[in-house]
Amino acid sequence: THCILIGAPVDCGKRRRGCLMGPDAYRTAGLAEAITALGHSVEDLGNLAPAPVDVAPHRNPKVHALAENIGWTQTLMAAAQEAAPRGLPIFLGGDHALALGSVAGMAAHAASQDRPFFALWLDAHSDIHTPDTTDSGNLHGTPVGYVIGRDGFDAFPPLPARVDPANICMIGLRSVDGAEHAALLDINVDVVDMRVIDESGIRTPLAAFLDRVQAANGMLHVSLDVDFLDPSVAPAVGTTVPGGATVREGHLVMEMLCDSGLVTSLDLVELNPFLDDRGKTASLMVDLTASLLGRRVFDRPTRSHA
Ligand code: DIR
Ligand code: MN
Ligand code: MN
Ligand code: MN
Repeated sequence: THCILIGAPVDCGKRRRGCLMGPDAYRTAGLAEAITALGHSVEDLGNLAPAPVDVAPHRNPKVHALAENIGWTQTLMAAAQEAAPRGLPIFLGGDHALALGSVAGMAAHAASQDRPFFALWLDAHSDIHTPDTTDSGNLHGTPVGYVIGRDGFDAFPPLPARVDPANICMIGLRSVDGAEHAALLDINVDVVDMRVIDESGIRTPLAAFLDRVQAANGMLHVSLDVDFLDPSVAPAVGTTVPGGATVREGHLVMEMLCDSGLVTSLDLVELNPFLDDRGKTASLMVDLTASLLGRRVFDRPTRSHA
């Protein structure tokens, strides 16, 4: 696989600063070296910048940094479509607002290939707000709302290809507010919250989703939010929520994704290196990416299951 690293130091999707250091923390933690060691090639596009944009304030006065978020969406939507035909884009965040551009761009690419587009959202949050429904005003809570075509994104680039909510699976949810809860009930997204994981294990719902992607010959985008993981193992994120995925669950998800051969793009988002503990969160995110790209502790010949 040819992996294309796209530095997206997006820091405007929320008020607490630090995600702009994310791309360089992944580089420092050895992301490119880990990928190369697995036999893949790596191309690093460096850090991109938001397109200059001038817009009137949103009708919701709480919305934070609207113009900058729109500029990033333009930049990353274009970057995704440029990179996708050449390899596997890996978006190095940056906060989750980068996914307005990365997911919209990857969905446009899939449409250009006449392939169905699917997204796996690994996150404590559903990120399905719109600029009208957000209470925090933080647009990192809105990328799913944007890509499925909810109202309220008037000043954003028109979507080249709307994502079908039925093609989105959210795993790890444990912080959903009233407006998001109502939207999730109203919209047909596959929701795997922590109770489902506790009751069935993380393997069963993920395998069911991957079967659907496979059956449709779909392209699969994975959006990995640091807060999917438990804060005890991944403290470097502004929105920690207790009760997150374990290191083992994280690696199992990544190894299953690798086995599936379905993943065509990846976001690594919400890493705030300013909050990290001796780089452990950045290193864990690099290790998870390596598992997604083929790193194994053991080979597992089928006979061992006999
Ligand atoms: C939160 C943000 N639900 C909000 N979401 C986060 O401000 O609306 N997403 N942190 O990962
Ligand atoms: Mn998120
Ligand atoms: Mn989150
Ligand atoms: Mn919220």
